[in-house]
Amino acid sequence: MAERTSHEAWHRLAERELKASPDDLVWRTPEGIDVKLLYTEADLEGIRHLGTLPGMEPFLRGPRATMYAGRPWTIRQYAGFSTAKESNLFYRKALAAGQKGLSVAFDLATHRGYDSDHPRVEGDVGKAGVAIDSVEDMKILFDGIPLEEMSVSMTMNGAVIPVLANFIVAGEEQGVAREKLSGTIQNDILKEFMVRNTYIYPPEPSMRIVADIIDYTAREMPKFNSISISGYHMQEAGATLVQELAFTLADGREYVRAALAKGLDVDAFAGRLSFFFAIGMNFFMEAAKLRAARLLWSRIMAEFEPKKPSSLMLRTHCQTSGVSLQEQDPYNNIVRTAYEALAAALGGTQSLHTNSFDEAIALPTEFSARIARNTQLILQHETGITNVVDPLAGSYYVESLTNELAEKAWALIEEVEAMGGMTKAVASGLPKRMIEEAATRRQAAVDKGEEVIVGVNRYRLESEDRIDSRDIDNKAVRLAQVRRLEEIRRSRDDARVDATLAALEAVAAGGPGNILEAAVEAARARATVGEISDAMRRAFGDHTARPEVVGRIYGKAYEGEPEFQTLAARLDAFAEMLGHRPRIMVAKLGQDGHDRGAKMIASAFGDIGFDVLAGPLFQTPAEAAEMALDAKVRVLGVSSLAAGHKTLLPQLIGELKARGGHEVIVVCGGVVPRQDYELLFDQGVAAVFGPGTNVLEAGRAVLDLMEGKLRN
Ligand code: SCD
Repeated sequence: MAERTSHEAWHRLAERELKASPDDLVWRTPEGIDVKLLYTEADLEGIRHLGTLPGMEPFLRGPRATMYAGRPWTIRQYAGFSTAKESNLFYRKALAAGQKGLSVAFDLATHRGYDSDHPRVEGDVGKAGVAIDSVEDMKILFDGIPLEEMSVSMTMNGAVIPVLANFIVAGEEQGVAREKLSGTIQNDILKEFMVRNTYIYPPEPSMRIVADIIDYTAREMPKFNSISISGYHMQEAGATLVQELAFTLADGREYVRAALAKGLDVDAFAGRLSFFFAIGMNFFMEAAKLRAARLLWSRIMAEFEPKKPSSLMLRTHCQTSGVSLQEQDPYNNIVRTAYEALAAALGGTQSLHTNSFDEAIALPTEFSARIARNTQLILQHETGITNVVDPLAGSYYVESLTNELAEKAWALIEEVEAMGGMTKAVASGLPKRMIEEAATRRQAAVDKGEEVIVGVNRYRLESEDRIDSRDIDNKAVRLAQVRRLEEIRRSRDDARVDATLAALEAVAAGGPGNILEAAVEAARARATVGEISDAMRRAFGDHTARPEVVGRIYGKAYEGEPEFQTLAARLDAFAEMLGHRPRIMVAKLGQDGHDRGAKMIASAFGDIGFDVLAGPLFQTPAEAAEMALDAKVRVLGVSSLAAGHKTLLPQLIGELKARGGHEVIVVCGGVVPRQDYELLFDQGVAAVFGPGTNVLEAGRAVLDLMEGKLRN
């Protein structure tokens, strides 16, 4: 009663201060959670998790009893570029400067199971990660790094079999038996079909690969985490935190079922399942998300009746949000990353990557990587936050958020369950669609200025200083890789390679045995990443996705707004003059599967009134040119997020011209450093839309270009 009276008194006071009702200031988040101005004890009523303790079921307050007081989270910076030698040097310097664990980023050619000399990967080799073609590269990558001491995470999903096999053999040849290897393999294919797109094979055999890896590591590699079930890429693609939470945990449940279907005992593998979440700018909600994730995972795992408590425990890596980084006023990114890192630590992460401030435009330099690493070192050594376990516990707001996120995510998990589980849900396209809709809605909110981004849609600088960024000479990397591949092919025993590859293909085709076990034999014989992938391709086939675009989300957000209507009307007039809607193709070239930007542009441009053709992923420049000309497009927009633009755009323009397509206007959007703009303009690119571009402005610019072309 006293509580209610005092709350009413507060309400009156608040009303007087605001000259409006405090209820008007309720913040509805993209998750559909209404965040109030004030939380009180009354908000804790009925929340069941409140009395729990860390290190114990349901582990909401942390997987370990002492958390960071016993051992701080692992500073694990995700890195890799160009050759194994260059990356090795970078790792050694980082470890000497305070980094505690490794996390390898592979290039897109490796991700998709192609050797560096494959014609489809010309623009991708060594660009967004390190190029690995064989055991020989893997040995160079870890040269001088003791694999029995250093835990190594590898972000690999499509070509997970050859990469893990190469790692095991590299350890073996470094004198470290596989049972001593510690680390994590991402091995999370479901989210690849949903958002990240570095799949190779169709879903069913892909799930078999996941289960075979869980089986093999459970038997042979007790210190190795068999999977990193990832929501990170969902948030990057635009998912709300509830979607990220729900789809990730539902993926986890699906993997557990796949392993159980192989006849494994749940306690033999559950303790080595691990997770990976993004940490964005919604500070308290991100910390609450990790707490909710642990609560829900223990609930899911309890269904499988494990005997070991560790089987119920969710352990996670986190990475600060890549999409929260901005090209404009880039030093702001240091501040963003620091807040996100703090949220991850307060949420109880086990391991953390902090992004470098220049990652919105390029791979980190040594300077930016140092600041990113030091952000974590400062948190661990200077702020005192490691001394207390789960310090946000008991906060009315955070506990209430934890509960609400858990409830909302659970409802979505149940929805997935009703569809027959995540594999079926993914096949139906529902999660992908939901995420794309959320992404488009958010873009509209940013474009309209409803969501403020400092230095982008508010407080924008008149002129931006150039910052140094790392550039990779992919031609040189490719040449070095091709030479080493030639050397490997010359020096190995071909008959042994053929026999091990045939044996692998037979296992993949349904014969007895474990796929990873067979691949380890092939790796020992020096079969390459491409050859091992191809042996499985012969058994499994390739997966091709149909590009689908969501509609009426961006336009709806702008309903009745003059800015949108003016552009749409201009476009209508232009279409009338032409006698048809102007057609624009949005293309993705090379192995770059980051399609959030492409999908969003396709969706928003469709709403504005363009006739949009979405190209499939992984086109070569020749294929894209062919498709654009067949479809008689006026504009060909290339979305580039993996640094292939300097190779692939000139090739595309050459291919268009070779087919008589001089009239097609080529534009480019995505992660393109300013210093590359001139080169692209010289090659004939008509406009470049970098990160932070307002979509309506891009629409106006494209229409200007089309009108200009008609006049000339
Ligand atoms: C921990 N330990 C403690 C303790 N806390 N011991 C005593 N007291 C305490 N308080 C023990 C643990 O039990 C463990 O031992 C050991 O210390 C290490 O701790 P950990 O918590 O397991 O930490 P770590 O080894 O770092 O493992 C963390 C994860 C692991 C479990 C989360 O899966 C991991 O490192 N993941 C990283 C994934 C990653 O880097 N992904 C990058 C993705 P035992 O092991 O003996 O129990 C990048 C990416 O995809 C980017 C985007 C893109 O490319 O698209």
